[in-house]
Amino acid sequence: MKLSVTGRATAAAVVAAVTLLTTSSIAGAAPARVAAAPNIPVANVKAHLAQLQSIATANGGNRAHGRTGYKASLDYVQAKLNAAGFTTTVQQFTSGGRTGYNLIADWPGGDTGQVVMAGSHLDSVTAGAGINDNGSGSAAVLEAALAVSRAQYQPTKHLRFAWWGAEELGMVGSRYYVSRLSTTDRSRISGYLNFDMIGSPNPGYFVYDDDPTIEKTFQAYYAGIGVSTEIETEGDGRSDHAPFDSAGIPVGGLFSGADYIKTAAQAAKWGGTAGLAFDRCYHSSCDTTSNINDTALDRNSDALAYAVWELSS
Ligand code: DTR
Ligand code: ZN
Ligand code: ZN
Repeated sequence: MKLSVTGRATAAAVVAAVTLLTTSSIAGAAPARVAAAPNIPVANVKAHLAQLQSIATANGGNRAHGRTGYKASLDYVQAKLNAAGFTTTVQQFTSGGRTGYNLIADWPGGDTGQVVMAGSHLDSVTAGAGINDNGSGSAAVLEAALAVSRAQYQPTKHLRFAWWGAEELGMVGSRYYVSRLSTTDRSRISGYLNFDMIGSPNPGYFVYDDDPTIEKTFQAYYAGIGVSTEIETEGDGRSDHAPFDSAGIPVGGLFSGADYIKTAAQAAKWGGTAGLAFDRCYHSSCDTTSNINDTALDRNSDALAYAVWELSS
């Protein structure tokens, strides 16, 4: 069942920033690429994490499916998006006898026959606040969406952002969303980008190796900042990209590691501590705002924005 709460950019909103359209004077040459992704201020992403931490603290210590902390998290994210001119929709479902919610935010404009999606699960486990898992992905996706609004970005393709419920119960929210898509609507999604744990305290830099175009887009970003990446092998089927992949939709994403152990070779290239888990607070009560590596969060947030801009232009 869909509870539709719509907040739209006021028609009077005028694009303040002047986007310089450079058209080449050389006959036949393709116009230069118009828009480049902005830097995502990691301080903004961390401010969202602080809010999610406060929400967990005020709601029994977690943001889990069916608990008050989850809906309070969704309300926080939705309010920011409505204020920024997104069209938001709350999709309701039931799991384990409790009500769950997905939040979908469409950026007005673009070709709705080619939809680029970026998403993350917003729920935590019951053990704790879930700041790395997955406040990190949720806050980065939110801040990238807000950057689209600040830039008044008008991409060729249509942009849609999503925050999933009940991922920790088995990708329940994202499965529900994909199951409710018509065949036509599925065919209109040109790619889904997933961000689940992107600020791990002992971080790795892992890129999903599902769709090659999306994979290469992320790899190009990291090559540009001189950071090597590895193929993500721990999570096939273990996060919200899986239902999209099963529906034949191109998927990709980023991951900074969970309970696997960082090797000496990985520590040599990425820093951090060999012999320790990438996130030793995975699914634990210590997954708080102190369980975040700012550099990983910053880099992954910027890579997220880069891919959104590149794949929708
Ligand atoms: N399923 C995620 C954590 C997770 C573990 N391995 C991967 C690999 C890729 C993405 C996510 C994950 C969770 O516990 O929410
Ligand atoms: Zn988890
Ligand atoms: Zn997760």
